[in-house]
Amino acid sequence: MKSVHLLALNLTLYQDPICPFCMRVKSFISSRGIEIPMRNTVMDISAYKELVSGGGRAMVPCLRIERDGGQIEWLYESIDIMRFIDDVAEQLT
Ligand SMILES: N[C@@H](CCC(=O)N[C@@H](CS)C(=O)NCC(=O)O)C(=O)O
Repeated sequence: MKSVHLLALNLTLYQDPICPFCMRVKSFISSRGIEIPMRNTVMDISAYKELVSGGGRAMVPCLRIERDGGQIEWLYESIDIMRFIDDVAEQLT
């Protein structure tokens, strides 16, 4: 497994295990050999609250991107998340 910390990125995927968009993103992440911590927004109310207060929407999947220096971005839309992961994977190879 590749560590995204090498890129000074702290990533967390907010997801619901039965959401098809989340499943697609999770399978894409494993196909790229990257490990990203996940937060279940259905089972874990604190994860749900973090998502809504941080990102502004309850929609999943959402990737929380924390960069070196502390800037935080909440990336929605499975296609955009997969694009971002693809870039990360490329930088790690
Ligand atoms: N276009 C979005 C669709 C995501 C989506 O519809 N997620 C559903 C779960 S399967 C959801 O979170 N619905 C609740 C909401 O939008 O607040 C994507 O591709 O990520």
